[in-house]
Amino acid sequence: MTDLSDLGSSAFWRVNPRDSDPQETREWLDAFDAMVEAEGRERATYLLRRLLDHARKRQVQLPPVLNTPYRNSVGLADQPQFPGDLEIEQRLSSIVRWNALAMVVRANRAYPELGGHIASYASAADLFEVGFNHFFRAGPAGEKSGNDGGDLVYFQPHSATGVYSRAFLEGRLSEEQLAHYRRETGTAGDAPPAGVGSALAHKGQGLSSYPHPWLMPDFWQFPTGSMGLGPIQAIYQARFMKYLAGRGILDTAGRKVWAFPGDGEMDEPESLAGLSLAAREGLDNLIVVVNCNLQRLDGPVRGNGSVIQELEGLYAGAGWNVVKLLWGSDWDSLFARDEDGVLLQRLHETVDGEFQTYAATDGRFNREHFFNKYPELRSLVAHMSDDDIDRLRRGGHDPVKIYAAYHTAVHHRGQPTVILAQTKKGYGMGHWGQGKMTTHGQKKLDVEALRAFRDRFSLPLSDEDIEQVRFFKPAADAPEMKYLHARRQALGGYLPARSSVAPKLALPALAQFAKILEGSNGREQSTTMVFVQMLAQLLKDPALGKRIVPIVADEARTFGMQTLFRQIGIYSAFGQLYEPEDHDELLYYKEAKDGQILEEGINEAGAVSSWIAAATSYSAHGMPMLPFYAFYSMFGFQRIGDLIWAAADSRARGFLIGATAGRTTLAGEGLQHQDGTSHLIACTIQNCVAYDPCFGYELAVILQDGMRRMLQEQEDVFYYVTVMNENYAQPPLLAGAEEGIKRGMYQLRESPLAGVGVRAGGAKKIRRVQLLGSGTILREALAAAEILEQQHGIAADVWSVTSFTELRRDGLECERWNREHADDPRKSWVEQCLAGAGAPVIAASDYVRAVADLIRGWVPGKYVALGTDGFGRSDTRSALRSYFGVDAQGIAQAAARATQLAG
Ligand SMILES: Cc1ncc(C[n+]2csc(CCOP(=O)(O)OP(=O)(O)O)c2C)c(N)n1
Repeated sequence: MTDLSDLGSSAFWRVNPRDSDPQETREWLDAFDAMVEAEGRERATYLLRRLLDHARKRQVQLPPVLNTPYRNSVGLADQPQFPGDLEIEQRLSSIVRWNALAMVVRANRAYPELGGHIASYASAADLFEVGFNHFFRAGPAGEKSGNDGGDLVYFQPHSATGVYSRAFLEGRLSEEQLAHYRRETGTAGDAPPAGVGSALAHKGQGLSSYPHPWLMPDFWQFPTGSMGLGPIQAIYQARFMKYLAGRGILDTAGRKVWAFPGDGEMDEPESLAGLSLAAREGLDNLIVVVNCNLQRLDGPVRGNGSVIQELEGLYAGAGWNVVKLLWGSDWDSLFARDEDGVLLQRLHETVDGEFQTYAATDGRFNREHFFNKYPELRSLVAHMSDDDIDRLRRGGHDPVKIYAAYHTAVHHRGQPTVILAQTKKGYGMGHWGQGKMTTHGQKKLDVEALRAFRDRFSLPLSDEDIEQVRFFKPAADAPEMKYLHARRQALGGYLPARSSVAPKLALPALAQFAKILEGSNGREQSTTMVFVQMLAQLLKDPALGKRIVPIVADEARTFGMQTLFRQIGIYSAFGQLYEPEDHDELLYYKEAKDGQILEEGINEAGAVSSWIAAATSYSAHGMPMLPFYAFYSMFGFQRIGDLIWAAADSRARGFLIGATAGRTTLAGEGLQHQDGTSHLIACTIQNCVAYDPCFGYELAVILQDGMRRMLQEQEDVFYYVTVMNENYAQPPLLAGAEEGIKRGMYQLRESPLAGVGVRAGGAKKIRRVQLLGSGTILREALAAAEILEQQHGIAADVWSVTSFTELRRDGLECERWNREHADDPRKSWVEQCLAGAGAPVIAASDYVRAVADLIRGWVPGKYVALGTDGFGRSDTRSALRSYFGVDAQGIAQAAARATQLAG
């Protein structure tokens, strides 16, 4: 038994202290009631505030004002009538539970390595089912407008089995598919993993372990498998829907975003990261249902405290509407008779570790250890048998209470709602799983356990069905099936369902960027400036301008984007309630309800979550948008890489602009600001198309082609393009270079010395090198060529490499083609470019050597890859380039040495 004096300060607030003078308390409460009655709630609030202030002055310790008692927020008196057929719903949820469990057990009987989870969905089943039967609205494919647009649901990932199981009953997944749970490679129509770019539309029949729009493109909308990313994406999705409405692009009113994280998942920083934004912006289109089964993988989430009370404090403190859904209907009469509050006191003094034990044990144990602690409590349940006590449900397992909580949430205005739903992990798994420390990993159940599960949920299955773990689906005309379909029809159709139906967008032809393609006429300009110039032009485009979503994380001024503040405004749910300090300037800081820029503050995780919402708007809303998220490249793949993976999983389409890129180009900032690896990471994401251009015209070609691929061809790719802050004269587009720019390299300069030796009658053989440069280091390569020719008499051709990563993909694709088509071999673009050019080849970039190394397999002859390995540091740009050996001297030296070695 817990000794209350041992409770640490974190648990202090959970204790409901004994009343030392009930008579006096009664008098105070009666006086308070009379005042509310006579003068109203507003006056009561005022007096409470005064009292609190006064208490502070008198140094009286305040009670925890953000916490409410450990009982349901929706009282019996406010509980709406449950509109469904409880009995049928119960039968349906039992069947869904069974098939979900059977899927995992069958998969692991056949292949023990497949894994899967039973206990999580067992706890979440009723939460999902009430949503499916009464709340989750489905929308049509294509543009999703207004109330009928449908809700967006972010499902708890390892409860995916329940969603499959329901879709099976709905006739949307076949038994064959259920039998292929977690077996996704060998199924019909399947293709081997792309890795090299060709088989992007991987579409097997198997069911993915977790929600995955890439692997199940017609089914899952949102990948949630990485804990914490679901909750933050849901918040920014809800915010993006308000943004679409605020800008008059799409009516999103009436549509809700639902997210179902686990209570253990709430420990991820991302889970809580967007809380204040959601409250600040009044996202009443957002409902988060935390499945509080009080356990995570290893054990209790807060064994020595209460995760529900802790989360209540956090959410309430951030400004959310908090709805506690703790106890089922059978507790109502207990609370009603608990006049002196002893039941509530007992609940408050019970820590989660004990609640877990109560979940894992039977009615008899619960009576002895929980209820028998106080005589008043003992008598409260005296009329109940041990079985009755065993059947006392937690709120998250009672459809009536769940309905009441959801109903409150969907009707709440002005704030987002969190529902803290108390459940039991492994609910219904008896002593094989319910509340057990090891239940998370339970994936095999013996026949006895399966039989007990059948009996527990009254499933109409024979012993043989149980032994064979057969899936079960009632006949089409069974009342359950008719009910299930009728409910979904009433809610607009089936869900989850992912659509990619969206209109193609008209976009400007390359020629419209003539100003950029013509070069800067000697004026020094960085590629960042060129990017901003191009963005400004796109924003004015009559067709596309409105669809552009510029996103920044408090670095707009760094990138010279501040001119956009005034031009298109910063989105703000409340407009601008103040006169900005710079209001008398032409380009003042302008916030507006229809502002176009998403200024996310110093919050890369939030900014990229916004970007994902915009980049998948074509699918979630049937409304293609074109987001450009410009960020410090160091704080992209490295800082929020997993969210970029989630974007890839989500089939995002948009531009990530890695600004102030490179390890030496951003000279003074030093370590923790200079990115040397992002292109290497980008290369590992198969639908990320990455470029590191040097010149403005290259950038224009790349961005225009990216828009074409994403908005016209509707390819499921997204672009990562690095831009720099180094100023130099931008040359005009080299005739015929477009194809090479897009494919990854083209020849920029042919050495004037080339062929000299031959013309001289072959008397003297001129040594020759191929220099490959990427990003601003291309300019070092050009300078190195001069040095080589003038100081060493070595002919140097120079190639601009716009993308080592695309060159690698092309090389791998050719290799694969050639394995399969020996009679029709192809040459990679690198081989085509360098064929006949001769060796050695020296490549340099502002990234680690491994980036240039990506193409080694296709470079003929000797290949030297230079780069910026190691930690970044501060110094002048030229000193840094010299230090890393990627300046003109370093490149020339490496080239000269390589020609000597080459003989
Ligand atoms: C970022 C990340 N870390 C770890 C995991 C592995 N993992 C999957 S489920 C799980 C436990 C989840 O516990 P909880 O959120 O309480 O959900 P429950 O299963 O108890 O409903 C863990 C650690 C993951 N999927 N993602």
